[in-house]
Amino acid sequence: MIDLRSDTVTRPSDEMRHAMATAEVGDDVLGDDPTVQALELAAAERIGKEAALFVPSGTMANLVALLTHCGRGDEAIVGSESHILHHEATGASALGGISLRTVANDDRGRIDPSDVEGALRPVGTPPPTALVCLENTQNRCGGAAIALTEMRDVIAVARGAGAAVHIDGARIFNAAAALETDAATLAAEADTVSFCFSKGLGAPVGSVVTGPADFIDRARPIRRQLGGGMRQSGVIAAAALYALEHNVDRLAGDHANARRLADGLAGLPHVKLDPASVDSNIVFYELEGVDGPAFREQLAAEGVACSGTSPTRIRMVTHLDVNSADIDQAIAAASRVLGSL
Ligand code: TLP
Repeated sequence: MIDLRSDTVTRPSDEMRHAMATAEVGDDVLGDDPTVQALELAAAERIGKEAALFVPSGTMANLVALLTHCGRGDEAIVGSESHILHHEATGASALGGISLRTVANDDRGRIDPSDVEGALRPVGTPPPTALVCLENTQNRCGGAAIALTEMRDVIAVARGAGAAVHIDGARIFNAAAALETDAATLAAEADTVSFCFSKGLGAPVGSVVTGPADFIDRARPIRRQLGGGMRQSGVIAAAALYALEHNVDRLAGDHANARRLADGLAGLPHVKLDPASVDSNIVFYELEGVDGPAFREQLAAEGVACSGTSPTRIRMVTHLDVNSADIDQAIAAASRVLGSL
């Protein structure tokens, strides 16, 4: 199966498994795991923040960040297409009593600073706006990479109102590769940034929340409350460390494969796709005049798996377990299926 459902589907390589098998471990809840400590140091350094906290998932990373930034009854502003809003099972509201207020993401994932300004609550008019969340790359907006210049004005508006800024940087290294910059530059003006090892970086599990040391000190007991305190987690931290050291520089190759896929698909009947809109490893397209679920089912029968966000909107994601020959096979399979529907 050529699995293009997500970059979360990758399996650890032999080298990564070796790093896991030989990791030095201890009880991390007791502060004893040297591999987790090494990972948290490396992650913080790489993203240019003081400290990092290792958590099991990107969802928990965002939740820990929101719960640390906001009290019960506070409001957090999020993009209308954000992962926090659509895919995190309302954790911030259900568990933290945090109200989520949306501002529009445009089709390239950007947020208009004046929309944020309009959504901020005036002081003394509850609920207080404690946080503004950005996402980069912006998954549901075609994996768009958002330049620092495009985030800067939103960040300034938030700051002006005394709100903190968190970036859901699950794929911030993809954003950095797409923009030919480094992740620390993209992260510099935000208070906190989360990112994932288990997507394009190819680790089986794990994410981090990064930020000022005193913020991470406050976040640690919140991770514990959520059941995210892990014991000999050096075994998985070793995979994440391996990912950070070996799998960041190769992300541009995934982006080239995504563009190759988009170029091939754009020429097929029933596919509405502008390849120029593909910034990173995520390719979204609309199907016109064919049934999306039938397309996905028949494509799977041809050995290619993909996902979708609506009956007509299809998503394909490239990653380190697919190469350019797989991409060509996927295009050929899509061509056969679309020709038969
Ligand atoms: N995204 C998954 C699905 O949940 C949609 C995917 O296949 O793309 N932030 C962003 C921007 C994400 O895309 C994801 C995962 C997360 C957070 C959550 O990460 P996990 O799945 O580790 O909880």
